[in-house]
Amino acid sequence: MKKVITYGTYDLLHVGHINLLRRAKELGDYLIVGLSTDEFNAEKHKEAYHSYEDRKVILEAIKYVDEVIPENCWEQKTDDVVKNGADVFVMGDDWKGKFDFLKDYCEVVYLPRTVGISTTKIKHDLHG
Ligand code: C2G
Repeated sequence: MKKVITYGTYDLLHVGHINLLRRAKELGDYLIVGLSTDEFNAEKHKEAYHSYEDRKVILEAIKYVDEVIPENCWEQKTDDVVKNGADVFVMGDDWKGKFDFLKDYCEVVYLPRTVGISTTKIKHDLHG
């Protein structure tokens, strides 16, 4: 079984997230998502609208997602890849190059971002 792993906040779920998750799943048979905890989001200087618990329930309802694990820090990825036996690590290409150190442990794939949508844009558009 080919396992794929990816990470993110996945707040205010939108088509960019779904496009990423669909393409990530297409690279294997089993997709694990490392979901940023509320505490880790603070480290990323991001504040999610939905709590970790709610973002986890939402992600687990997506047919492309097989498992959700907490992302507590930047440094856990190597451990996660090894512990979960991940064959492929996937991120949107806004992260291009940032996780190349994982190439020693698995395939690293950066996928083109979906243009024109982001959680930040949704927040701005709604607040006028
Ligand atoms: N994404 C995308 N297209 C968009 C918006 C997001 O392809 N229009 C992708 C991002 O590149 C990322 C995933 O969707 O791979 C989740 O995006 P975010 O929730 O914004 O995640 P981020 O804050 O980038 O956190 O350790 C890695 C971090 O947790 C990534």
